[in-house]
Amino acid sequence: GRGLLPSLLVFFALRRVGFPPGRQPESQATRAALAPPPGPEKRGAWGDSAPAAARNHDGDLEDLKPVSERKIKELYKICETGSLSEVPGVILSALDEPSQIQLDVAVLGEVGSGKSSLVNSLRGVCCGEPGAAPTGVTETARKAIAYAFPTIPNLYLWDLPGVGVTEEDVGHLDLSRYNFFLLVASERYKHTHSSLARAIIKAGKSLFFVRSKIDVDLETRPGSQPRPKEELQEQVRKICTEALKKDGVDSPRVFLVSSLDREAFDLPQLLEALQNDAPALKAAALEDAIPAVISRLVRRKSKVLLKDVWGKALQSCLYCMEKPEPDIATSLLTTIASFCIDLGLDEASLGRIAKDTSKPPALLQAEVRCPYTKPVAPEHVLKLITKPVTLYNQVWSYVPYWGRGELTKQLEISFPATYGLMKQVVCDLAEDAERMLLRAFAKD
Ligand SMILES: Nc1nc2c(ncn2[C@@H]2O[C@H](COP(=O)(O)OP(=O)(O)OP(=O)(O)O)[C@@H](O)[C@H]2O)c(=O)[nH]1
Ligand SMILES: [Mg+2]
Repeated sequence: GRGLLPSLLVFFALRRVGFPPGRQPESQATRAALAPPPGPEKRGAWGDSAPAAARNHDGDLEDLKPVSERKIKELYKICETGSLSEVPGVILSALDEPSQIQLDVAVLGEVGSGKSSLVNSLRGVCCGEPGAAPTGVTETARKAIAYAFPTIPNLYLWDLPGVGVTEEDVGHLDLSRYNFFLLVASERYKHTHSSLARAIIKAGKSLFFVRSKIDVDLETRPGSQPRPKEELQEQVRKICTEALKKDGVDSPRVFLVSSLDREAFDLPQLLEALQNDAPALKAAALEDAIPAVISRLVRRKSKVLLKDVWGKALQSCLYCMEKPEPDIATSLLTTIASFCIDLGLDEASLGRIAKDTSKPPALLQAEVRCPYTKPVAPEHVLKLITKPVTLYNQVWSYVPYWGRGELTKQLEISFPATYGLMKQVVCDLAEDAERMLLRAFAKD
């Protein structure tokens, strides 16, 4: 039919530039490199042992809770149309808005230690009211449930299952998804509390120690000598503080509370400490998430660029019949230069990032290693993307009308080589961008 001639023309044109690459040996490696790296399965963000900020996802930011939806939108827009040099500005502006940053505070402790009662008391909700955490000797929580804190926006108290209820022992707890801990103990400081405190410190987080049911301890039991309540409280506080120090907690904060009375003992102080520390804790939570934000954004951005690579390589090869080859190499280098700008690796971008993050530009420059971030001679690129003219094409060039009647070139552009080179350059540039941005946010 009528469509046959154009189809044949396209087919032969593609054959001349070495396409399709599917049968070439490079294709396996190409596909493997393009495929997303194997990652852990994605689990729900709420209620289970959800993914840690540090785990890598395929460019998604949604499960990084400290990053607000609005900021995620801004960051995604940068990936689609902007330069990664804008990322530090967006992240740093997020730090200035603590009310937008989500803080997940886990209430952790043994079964029946009074975690759910404490959650209710901190929220000013009476046990048994609608919306209150279930409490009582039989009301054992089987999964983590988040309760919004009424007076601090975006602060969630997570009522966790008591340690020892499920098969999860201390070692199996996924602490990384919470930003801060209220470690609850209703009796004397013992081995489980010590293990939990150590696990929290090991996870790089901090805690308040809440000694619950203090009203019970202060009751005078029949037959025992009454003791001054203040003296007893100070003694409990001192023992807990010393024990926590031994477990690696710097300047421990111990609160003696009775969840039955919101006004008594240290509960008002605990509320005040949460209010006061929330902004700094939120900032720290966002800072903790920054490396994951950067890795995922760079991955997302490089995927956007890789989408361009295939078309650019094909275009270069198709035009090679009309345009001189050095022009094609120059055009590829122009594309690579635009990738450098997109990934924030050009001089102006590095200057901007250095200024935003108050880092010396040379420090960031030192992380940029890909040779294509510097001027490259087009001849060098040509050597990499050309191959000797094949016998097939030599014969083809002599086909009357369709061929050229004579062999004008000894070399021709190879699609697999062009595609492979461009893809490798994007991967190398993305690695540089990730390393450089991580350095920009690294604490000195
Ligand atoms: N006297 C007194 N009793 C408390 C206090 N806190 C909790 N209780 C009681 O202790 C029991 C267990 O409290 P919960 O808050 O359900 O304990 P939990 O740690 O959430 O328990 P699990 O979810 O099973 O691990 C309930 O009967 C509460 O009324 C307190 O400060 N003082
Ligand atoms: Mg409970």
